[in-house]
Amino acid sequence: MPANLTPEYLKAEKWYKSATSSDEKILALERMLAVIPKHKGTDHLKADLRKKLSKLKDAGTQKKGGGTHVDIFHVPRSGAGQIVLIGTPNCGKSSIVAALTNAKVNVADFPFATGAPAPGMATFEDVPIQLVDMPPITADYSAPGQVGTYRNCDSIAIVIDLSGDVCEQLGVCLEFLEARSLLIDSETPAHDSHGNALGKKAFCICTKSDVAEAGALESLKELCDHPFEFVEISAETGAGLEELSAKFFGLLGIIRIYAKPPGKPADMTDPFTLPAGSTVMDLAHAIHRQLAEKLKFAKIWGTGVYDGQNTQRNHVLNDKDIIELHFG
Ligand SMILES: Nc1nc2c(ncn2[C@@H]2O[C@H](COP(=O)(O)OP(=O)(O)OP(=O)(O)O)[C@@H](O)[C@H]2O)c(=O)[nH]1
Ligand SMILES: [Mg+2]
Repeated sequence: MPANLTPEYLKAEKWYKSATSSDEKILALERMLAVIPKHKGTDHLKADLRKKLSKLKDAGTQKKGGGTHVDIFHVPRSGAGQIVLIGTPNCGKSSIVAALTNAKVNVADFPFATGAPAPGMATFEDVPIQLVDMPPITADYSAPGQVGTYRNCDSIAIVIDLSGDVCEQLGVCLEFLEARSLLIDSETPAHDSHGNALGKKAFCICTKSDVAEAGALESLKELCDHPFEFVEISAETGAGLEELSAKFFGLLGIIRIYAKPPGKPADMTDPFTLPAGSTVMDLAHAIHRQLAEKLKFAKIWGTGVYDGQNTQRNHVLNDKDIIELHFG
């Protein structure tokens, strides 16, 4: 073992050892190579890591078909966006999913009650948002493969029990997320080698406000050196839950657009959801990929326009705009 391996390197090595998929191992090896101290004593180790990396990459390109392995940590996305919870045992994750969705989750007053991801559908106004309950993590343990659920989501909600040790809980969650490059920060590359986003938007759900000691939330905010937003709730009394749903919507960075068939009223019950900044053409693509190129013009009712105004393909849409598309 070469001398002078930094804590950063050892963290990446821990990530590599806990990785259960090839993609995750590749990410961890790349991180190890990025942070390994550059001196003669590490030459052998570097060569070894590079060998492992290229072997994994080669195996990835040769892999065809395969068996019927089912990954319980792969949660197919549904709704306008997927938010996955993370937290220490008993902090109140399942209670949040139970309070906001119809999913059958296991709420219990003992730790490790949840053993596998459990998705449920929450709503903000007319927008369905998928929430995923997760098994807990501790400083020494996370379920093998658990990182895969976080890797695949749109956003991560860090759940902190305000009636417990907020410092310890935040530390455990940040250690897990930072060590696996799951947070957006200056050290996380924006994308992996497949072009998938690595860093996720994250925020804190501070729960059990009904039994928290005064000042717990303020202490947490002081401790946290990430620019997270904090929402204080109680799954028990329901306090803060409406604000939490609004936060989910804001965090996903989406807008909803109502489509109006020419000569008919708009369907105001089932909006299209698009990334903020989307244009009329993006909407046309979302509605019908092939027809989109035949878009002649569009009429718009909404923000910053007069009712029924003709608009261009590159017009940037706003949340709740109503659009009537005319195809040639
Ligand atoms: N007073 C109060 N108790 C809560 C609140 N949320 C959860 N609890 C209680 O805390 C305990 C743990 O809640 P869970 O939702 O099962 O916690 P968890 O994070 O899913 O636990 P694991 O699955 O073991 O990780 C249960 O007894 C809940 O009733 C809350 O807002 N206020
Ligand atoms: Mg649970």
